[in-house]
Amino acid sequence: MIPIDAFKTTAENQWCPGCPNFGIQTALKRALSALDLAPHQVCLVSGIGQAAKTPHYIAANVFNGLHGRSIPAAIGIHIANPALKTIVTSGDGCIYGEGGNHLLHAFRRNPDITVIVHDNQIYALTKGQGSPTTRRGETTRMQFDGVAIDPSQMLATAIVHDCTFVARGYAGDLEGLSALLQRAIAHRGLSLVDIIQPCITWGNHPVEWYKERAIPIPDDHDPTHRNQAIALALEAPDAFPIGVLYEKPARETFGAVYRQQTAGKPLFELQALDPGIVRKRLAALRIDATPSFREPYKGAQ
Ligand SMILES: Cc1ncc(C[n+]2csc(CCOP(=O)(O)OP(=O)(O)O)c2C)c(N)n1
Ligand code: SF4
Ligand SMILES: [Mg+2]
Repeated sequence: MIPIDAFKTTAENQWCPGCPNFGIQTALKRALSALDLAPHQVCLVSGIGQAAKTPHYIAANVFNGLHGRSIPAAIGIHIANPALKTIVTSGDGCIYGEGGNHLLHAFRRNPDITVIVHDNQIYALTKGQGSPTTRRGETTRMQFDGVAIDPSQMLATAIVHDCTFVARGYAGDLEGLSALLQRAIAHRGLSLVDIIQPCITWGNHPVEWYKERAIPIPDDHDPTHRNQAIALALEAPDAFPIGVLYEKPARETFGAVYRQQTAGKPLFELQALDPGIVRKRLAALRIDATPSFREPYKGAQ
């Protein structure tokens, strides 16, 4: 087993003392260690936010890019080198808000990556504005009269798109969360883990409020039953069912579809395209190469 200390970094931690992000960080390190994944076998990908700083604090390959753009970067990394375990660590604002479109289409593509969302129901880094998961009616530093619309339902949306591993964890349950992350990372195909992570500085509720609502999924829940899983996902905002909501064997992954076109080779093993072919393809896109575009629209005459 890889020792937990192998994931230690010297980066100065910028999180507030006592932030539940520390719990997620530890649970993730434990999961990687238990799966016997060494730092060089893992790539952590993030955008911008408090959650997005996680890759700074775990020794591994890292891509920390633009706000909302972790998914396209992660898919690119995975396609280039599928041998790496590619794991996105994002905030609710970054991935459900500005990056929501990318996530939605990732559900359709099904790349073999894991997406971990530190869901604190707030934009924490920018000091407490409402995020896509802030509840209707809650006041924030920006929504003085309360958020006027209902929160997004990304777990239900993921299940509707047949994302084959959809789970929710709680940052305060180190053991349960580490076990959940192990399952998610080991799953083949896109796995989504939304983690309830109270923000103790800008959040609307004390930690106790989240703890009371983080209730284990009943034993009689059948995670292979799509409609049952959707119903469970929609139970929030009154409760946070913790555990695996939906799981079934992965359908065809994006990487496998891609490699059908490359004789099974990952992107990094392919030769660069001949510059002559690239020039020819670009030339074909020029507007003067397609005269029909320049013909006046007949109906307008
Ligand atoms: C393109 C772009 N849009 C907006 C921002 C400003 N911004 C940075 S972090 C952030 C919100 C982060 O919220 P979340 O993803 O929930 O992470 P948290 O800080 O709560 O962990 C925003 C809006 C930015 N840096 N770049
Ligand atoms: S602002 Fe909130 S999410 Fe950010 S480090 Fe502090 S407690 Fe954690
Ligand atoms: Mg947030």
